[in-house]
Amino acid sequence: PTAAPTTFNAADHLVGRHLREGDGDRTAVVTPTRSLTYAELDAEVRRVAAGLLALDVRPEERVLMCMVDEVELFTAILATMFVGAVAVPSSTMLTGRELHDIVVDSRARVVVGSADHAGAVRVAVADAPDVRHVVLVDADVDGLPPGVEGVAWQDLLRDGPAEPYATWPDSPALWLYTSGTTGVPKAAMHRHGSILLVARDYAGGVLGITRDDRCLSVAKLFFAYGIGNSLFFPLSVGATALLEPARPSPALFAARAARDGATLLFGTPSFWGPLLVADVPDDAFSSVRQGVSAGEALPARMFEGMRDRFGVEVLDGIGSTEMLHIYVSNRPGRVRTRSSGTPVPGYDVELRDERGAVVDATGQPGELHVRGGSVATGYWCRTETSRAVFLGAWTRTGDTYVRNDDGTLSCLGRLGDMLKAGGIWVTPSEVEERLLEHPDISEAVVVGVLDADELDKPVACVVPVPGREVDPDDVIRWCRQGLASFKRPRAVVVLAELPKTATGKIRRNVLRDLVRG
Ligand code: 3SK
Repeated sequence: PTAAPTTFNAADHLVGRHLREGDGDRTAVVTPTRSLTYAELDAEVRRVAAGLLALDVRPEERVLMCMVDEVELFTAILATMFVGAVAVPSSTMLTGRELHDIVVDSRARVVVGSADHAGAVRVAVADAPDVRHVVLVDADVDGLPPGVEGVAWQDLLRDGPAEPYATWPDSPALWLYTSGTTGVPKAAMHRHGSILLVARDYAGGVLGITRDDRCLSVAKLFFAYGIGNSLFFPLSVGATALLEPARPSPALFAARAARDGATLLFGTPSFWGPLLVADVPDDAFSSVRQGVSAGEALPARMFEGMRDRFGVEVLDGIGSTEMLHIYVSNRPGRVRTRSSGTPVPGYDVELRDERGAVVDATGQPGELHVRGGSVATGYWCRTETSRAVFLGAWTRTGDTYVRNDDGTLSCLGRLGDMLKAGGIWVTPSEVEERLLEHPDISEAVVVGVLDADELDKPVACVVPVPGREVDPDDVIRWCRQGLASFKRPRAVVVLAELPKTATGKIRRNVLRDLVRG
């Protein structure tokens, strides 16, 4: 007979454990208006958990949230995992129709919404056959579709002894919907055990997080990147999460970091770019001991700008919703710019050619494959896609990488982003780095466009620095000077903004369509 697995409940590990260890008085979470100790958070999680049980939420059923980063979302996620159900924090950037598809796909029984998203939630739950209850924070709960009972958040909360459900490390805890840069959203399913692994291996192993850290994240809790930064990492060590419900503008984050003494600042290139040209005090981030960047390769100019202007070393890394968090990263004090670094402890990587053979040679491109314990168990009800992505212990990332001579890995872009100009391969990221060195350009993307002879030619799509104008001829000259001539963009398209996914990744296919007309 095999031994029964040891029980492990991630919510209990992240909250209740600190009370048992005598740390109930430590600050767990700070929002612009509230602050909760671990003891207060524990009590709140138990109240929400008791409320979910009263709604008859059963283990492994889904509870979907469309909520701003506030205490209610924090406790809704934790309470769902506490009762053994599956938390599905969903994007607040979706329309009601888009959210509807996710509600239906997830077969959620309960949908929880914040006041700002109550309208989208109402649209989303209409004709969603599995939804039984809608819980709204500070919003009217009348007039929901037949068969759906509305519950005010305050009425959900109830005293209950609710002990954590005896989940195992392999029990489902969290689904995160991802659509990549193109496709239809699909849920990557994560286990309770994976939450412990990402906190231990990345936050502990790379960032050296301690209970004195205060974590501030530009990415919201509904992203894999955000839920790690703002929930799993701080709570795994008894540190403090600084939650920010508003959109992450440079001015707001500078003020927030200064007011609440952020020590770990998690951002993306889409945030660092505007921050570097924003009118914020140079000492706004003086409490930050480490910056972190993910989502897209960090241009060298942004790394240098953050270091030189704000004194913040930003560690670039790459993660994915499928792996739950960052699996390749630079290390504090040993950053190699234009590189994502080396595998995080607990992860292995391989580069493979299009036939699946491992490429070992330095400088030879291949598709990055990753192996590690935090991998999703698959995509919910997407067998074919799951089989194409999760290859036994290995996971395909869809990113093209090269290994540098010092063993670090550099991103060349998504598979299919590479282009051939004059018969020679051009890496968009190399041309983009040069474009970003131009004083008038704040964001840049290079895509391949077929010319009149059906030959692929690099075209630059650029966003000017606020208040500046971009002269296309000057930009092409600039690239000719800094790069081999065949890599220069043949045309420059000036845009007010770049099309991005909800995670801030650039939608190159949209740009390609736009430029090809
Ligand atoms: O895009 C990334 O690099 C990332 C990092 C951490 C977690 C999730 C994602 C998608």
